[in-house]
Amino acid sequence: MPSILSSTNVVDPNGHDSNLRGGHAKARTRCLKPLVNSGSLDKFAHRDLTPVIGREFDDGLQVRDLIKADAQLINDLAVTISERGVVFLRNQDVNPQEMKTFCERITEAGGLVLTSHQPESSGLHVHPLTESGSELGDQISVISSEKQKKGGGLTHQLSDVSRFASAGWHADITFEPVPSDYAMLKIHTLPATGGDTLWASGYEIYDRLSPAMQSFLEGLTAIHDAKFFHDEAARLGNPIRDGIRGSPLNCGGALEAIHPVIRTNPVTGWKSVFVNKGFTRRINGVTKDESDLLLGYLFNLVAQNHDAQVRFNWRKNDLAIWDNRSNWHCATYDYAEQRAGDRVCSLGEAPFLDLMSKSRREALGL
Ligand SMILES: O=C(O)CCC(=O)C(=O)O
Ligand SMILES: [Fe+2]
Repeated sequence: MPSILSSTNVVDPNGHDSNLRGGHAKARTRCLKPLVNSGSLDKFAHRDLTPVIGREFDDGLQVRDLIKADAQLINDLAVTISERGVVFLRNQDVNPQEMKTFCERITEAGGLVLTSHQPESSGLHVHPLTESGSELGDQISVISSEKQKKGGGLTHQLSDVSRFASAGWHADITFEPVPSDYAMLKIHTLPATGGDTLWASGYEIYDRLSPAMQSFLEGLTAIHDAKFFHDEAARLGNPIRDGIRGSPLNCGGALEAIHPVIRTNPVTGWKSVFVNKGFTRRINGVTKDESDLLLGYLFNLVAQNHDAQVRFNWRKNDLAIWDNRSNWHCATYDYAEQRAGDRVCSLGEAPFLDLMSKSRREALGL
């Protein structure tokens, strides 16, 4: 079993900074210090949905315009998403191709290592369960209640025997060595009621740990694993996508990665808990029993603190964009009618911890 921060996983993005743990030489962030919000989005009507997470903009802010907007506006949007965890844009007139362009612009602003000089890679993820030759292209995942009923689809909640609705809390694709920075989902087909999605803040959960527990967890890594996708792929009759899934570091059928348990978000510079019920199986360097206890405790902090969560009630054509580095989300399966939408997920940096980075409350002086 890999020990604490295996040597292949330890890099030093600046060439000399011993405060940095984790990361991969080929997927380092370009953001060596947090990005600054110039306030260019303030003129658009918006409101914060809770003190710690979520901001909603009225439909005066349209993705179609943002795609053509100057770099400052996109920078400010990336910072807003990373600070607020999730941003909701109401009533968007935007197609899946435009969503891809939009997601590419946000991930460029939000500091990923651009590997686009390598022809086989891109800023966007290809999900291992995406059917090849799908009409919307490899980088769009269709979220659909019909697919879900067939036992497939992106969400794996139904493969979990738990009857708790909270069993579905996850961050996207953390089984990849280079996981997601941002993801966006637009819901175009909705039940009359139900189908809400919840997000929770990893910054806030980090802030709820004692200083002793924070520093203990900062020395640890965990295994993230999505082998259950092989069963799901077999059920659906589609092979797993084992070629390059957006980054040359994300390929093959292992669907497994090791990441630091506490991670720094390079856009905000804030620390977050980075384990999730969907994919994290084992904390390294402790016994199996200790790992189970620690993971259970951390997952409970996410599911049971509704004051670290925001619950979004979708209207037709609303679009949510979230930062997967520092937040979790959970769908709600409380409806019988159809619900469907399109999702794009971009790739960020290989997760790292900067021991000198701050917690959210510390940085905001709370
Ligand atoms: O259907 C939902 O509300 C969320 C699905 C999901 O987990 C995702 O889009 O990443
Ligand atoms: Fe998800």
